[in-house]
Amino acid sequence: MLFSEFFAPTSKDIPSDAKIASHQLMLRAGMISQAASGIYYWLPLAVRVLEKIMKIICEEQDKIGANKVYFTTIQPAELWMESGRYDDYGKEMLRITDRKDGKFLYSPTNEEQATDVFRKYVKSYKGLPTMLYQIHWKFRDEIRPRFGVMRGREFLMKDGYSFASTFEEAEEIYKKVFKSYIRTFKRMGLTPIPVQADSGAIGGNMSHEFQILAQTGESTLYYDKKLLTASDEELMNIFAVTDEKYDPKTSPIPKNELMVSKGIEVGHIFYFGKKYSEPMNAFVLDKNGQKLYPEMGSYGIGVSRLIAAIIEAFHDERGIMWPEHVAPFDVTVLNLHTSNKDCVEICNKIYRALSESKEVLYDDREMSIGEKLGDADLIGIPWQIIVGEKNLSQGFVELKNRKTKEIIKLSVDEVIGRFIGK
Ligand code: P5A
Repeated sequence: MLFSEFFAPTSKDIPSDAKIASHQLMLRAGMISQAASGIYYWLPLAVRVLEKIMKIICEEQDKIGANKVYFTTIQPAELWMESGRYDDYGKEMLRITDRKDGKFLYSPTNEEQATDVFRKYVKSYKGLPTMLYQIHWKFRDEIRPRFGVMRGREFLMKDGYSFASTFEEAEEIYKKVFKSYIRTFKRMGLTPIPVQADSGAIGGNMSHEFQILAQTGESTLYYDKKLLTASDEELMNIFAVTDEKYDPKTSPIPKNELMVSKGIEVGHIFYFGKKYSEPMNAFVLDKNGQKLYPEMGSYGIGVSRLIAAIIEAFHDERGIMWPEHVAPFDVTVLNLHTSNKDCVEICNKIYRALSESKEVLYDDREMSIGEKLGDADLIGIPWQIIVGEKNLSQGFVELKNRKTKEIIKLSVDEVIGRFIGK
């Protein structure tokens, strides 16, 4: 992609209403733009990161046998009347009336629709267990949308739903999703902290949140320091709770082994048994022809919030430092002297060679050197190949690592060799 053709409206101004680093940087890097309170346009740089995140999520969901579907964003209210949540959900739900006075709502979550699809198609115990998931937009009319896409009103969520014959089978699925979430977040370069949580409006009695440590997080976490060195297998059994659940009088962990940190909730999973299957009459016939109401769970990842959480975890005073697997591009080529024929020729050569196997952003814009270097650090692509006339006249280009800031001089062939066949 040529930067001259790339829609990335970067800016030096720090917007005064943006209080945290991720919100400031997303605006400055031209990733998002506010359309209304808590509602954002997603611009190309952000979309490329969203797509990387979604790819990781989908690959990990495939591995645990979850099926991707799309439920709908607009739902008929009747389903929520059946489950009993229509009135309970309160003002957070955006309620819509169509031209025939039909009652609808914009999905804040899709337990009812997942149950509806299940009951339409699965009639026998042989269809269990089964798992459906989607990545789709949600709307919650939050009282205080804030921190940009961190707490939006419109946001993108991965939401999964499981159906099992017995509690044991449901618990097994819950554990499988738990481990898969740990892998999912680790692949994004993050260190997830799973904590026991309250199940709130989704309901149920087994629930974990997945938190990313960050000073700007809205949750307070209390956890055994063993958690930081535990294996994925051990994680579920180590003490970790949010402030809603923490009681110093009953804490099983001595004070000197207890860690207290702020965190950002990027995922939340729930087991809630028959909370939806029974009232919505979603049943299958068991071996003996008796009605069996499936044991359900639901599993969420805040896909759009993750972008902000990743930036909170990976930035410095100059901008974003994307972890490799979620970076919008693998490498950027900066032509510092666009009027110099040699620079243009070499940049074209590097760009063509690298583009065969890498995602490359080639900064071919006619702009000052300072602006180009500033933009490159701001948007945070992991590697920068910097081509300037002085180095080039001596046969070199520079390769900069955005995170470590290390710069090395390499010949053109060497720099191409670093990325090709890697
Ligand atoms: C689980 C999947 C649910 O909705 N139903 C379907 C369950 N859980 S949840 O905890 O309410 O949300 C799941 C994740 O979505 C993110 N999230 C948000 N992201 C941005 N802005 C918001 N207003 C917002 N609300 C929830 C969180 O990451 C949460 O863990």
